[in-house]
Amino acid sequence: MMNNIETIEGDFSTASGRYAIVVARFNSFLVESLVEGAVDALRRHGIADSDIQIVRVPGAFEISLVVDKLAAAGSHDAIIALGAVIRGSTPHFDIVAGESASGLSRSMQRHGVPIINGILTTDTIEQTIERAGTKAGNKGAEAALGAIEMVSLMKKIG
Ligand code: INI
Repeated sequence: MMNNIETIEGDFSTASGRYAIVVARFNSFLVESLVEGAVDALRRHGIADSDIQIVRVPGAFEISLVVDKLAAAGSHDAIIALGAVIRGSTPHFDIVAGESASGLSRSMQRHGVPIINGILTTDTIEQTIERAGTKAGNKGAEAALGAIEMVSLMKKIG
C-alpha cells in the first residue's frame, strides 16, 4: 500500500506539448513504420499535427546532432528519436548504436528536455520487423507514449 506516500507521475489524460520526431532514413522500410506508430499515438492522444514536427537525417549516427540542436533551441517539450541499427548488416554496429544513444542522454542532461530513445538496436532484420508493428508491438508508438508521459511529468514537477 502506497496510500501515505506522495507519488508524482505523468499521465495521458490531458496530453499536450510540442513534439519533434527525429528520424533516420537508413533502413527506412522499417523505420517508417516506427514514424507511423509514433504519429498515430500522438494524434490519438489529442496532439494536433501543428504540434508535431518531423526532421529527417541520413542515419542513426546523425540523430543526436539534430536532437541536440532542437533541444538547445527549446522549441519542443519532448523529442523522439527513431531509427534502426541492425547488427547483421552493420560492421560498425557498436559505434553507430553506442554513439547515438550516448549522444541522446548527453543532450537530455545538458538541456533538460525529455528525449525518448526509439532507436532500435537489434541483431537481425527479423527482430527489427517484430518491433516495428508486428508481434512485439510498435516501438515508435511506445516512444511517443513515453514522450507524452514525460511532458506531463515535467509539468507536474515544475
Ligand atoms: N545507420 C542506421 O541508422 N542504421 C544502420 O543499420 C546503419 N548501418 O548499417 O550502417 C547506419 N549507418 C549509417 C550511419 O548512421 C551514418 O549515417 C553514416 O555512417 C554516415 O555518418
